[in-house]
Amino acid sequence: MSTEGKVIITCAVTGAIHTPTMSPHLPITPDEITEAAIGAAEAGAAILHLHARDPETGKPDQTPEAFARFLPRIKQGTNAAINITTGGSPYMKVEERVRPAAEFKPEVASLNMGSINFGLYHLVQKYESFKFDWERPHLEATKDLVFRNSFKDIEYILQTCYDNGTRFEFECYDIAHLYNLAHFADRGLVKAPFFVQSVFGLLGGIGTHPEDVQHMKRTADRLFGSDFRWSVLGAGASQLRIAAQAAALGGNVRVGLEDSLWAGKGRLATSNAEQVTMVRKIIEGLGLAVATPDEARQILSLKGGDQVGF
Ligand code: KMH
Ligand code: ZN
Repeated sequence: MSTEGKVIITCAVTGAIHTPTMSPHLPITPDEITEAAIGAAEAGAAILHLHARDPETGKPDQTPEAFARFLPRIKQGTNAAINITTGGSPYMKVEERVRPAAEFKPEVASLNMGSINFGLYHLVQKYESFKFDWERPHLEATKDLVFRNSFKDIEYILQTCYDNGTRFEFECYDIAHLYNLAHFADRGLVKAPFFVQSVFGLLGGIGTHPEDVQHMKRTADRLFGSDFRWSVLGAGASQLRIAAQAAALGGNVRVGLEDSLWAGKGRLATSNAEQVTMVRKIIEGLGLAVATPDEARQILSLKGGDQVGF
């Protein structure tokens, strides 16, 4: 099957950045996460990047039990490839973060390629009050928080998942993270094709200027040649602009409420599927086509949806 001109849409449905006060549409409970994921897949997402939350408070929850409440249902409801976060939340230790991916052996797991400041504290001023007690401190304390992903941490996640056939979404928030990936490639600890997810616009990472996007691609091209598949995610309002630029340059795209709550200026997205539909229109408007889950599997050399542990 030819995958020429096919663009993989990843949808990250809830994440650990946004808090329940910020949008009534942020999926929180297992039912909501299941419905959001299946809706995104029906709209055209080939990969679903998943986090879990406490159903009562919406707080990020990285226990395998929390993931077990929705993974089998999502698998049953869609052919999309499932990607489990190993980033969890920047407050968690790496041993806690890797547990769901280690236990459920997904086709894809995220892998954050370097330590960064992870600023969310500037969001606090937008809200007069918060629905849950944990939200304000969760955001404010990021002023003094390093999202730790040392070489040892990265190696630990790689080794923990190595025998499971799980492949990685290498989350690169800055140019240096591409060099870190090249370092692990030199050591033979990661296998091509590398699925490079470039992250733009997080406070602490690279910005959202078109030159930033170009520079990320140029550097990845130089370091990895034909050994990588490029994808982008733009945080907040930059989401679709960056997706459009990357798709025009031959890249893949990630959308979803994890990284942006928006569907236009000042308008909250009412679902993840809405953002997938918007980016799909951009892709098709460029004369490209959206990759099906099986095409995404071929492009990224994934093991197959029947090889997972859930
Ligand atoms: N929300 C992204 C910027 C992970 O889950 O490993 C980062 C992310 C991390 O998706
Ligand atoms: Zn994530």
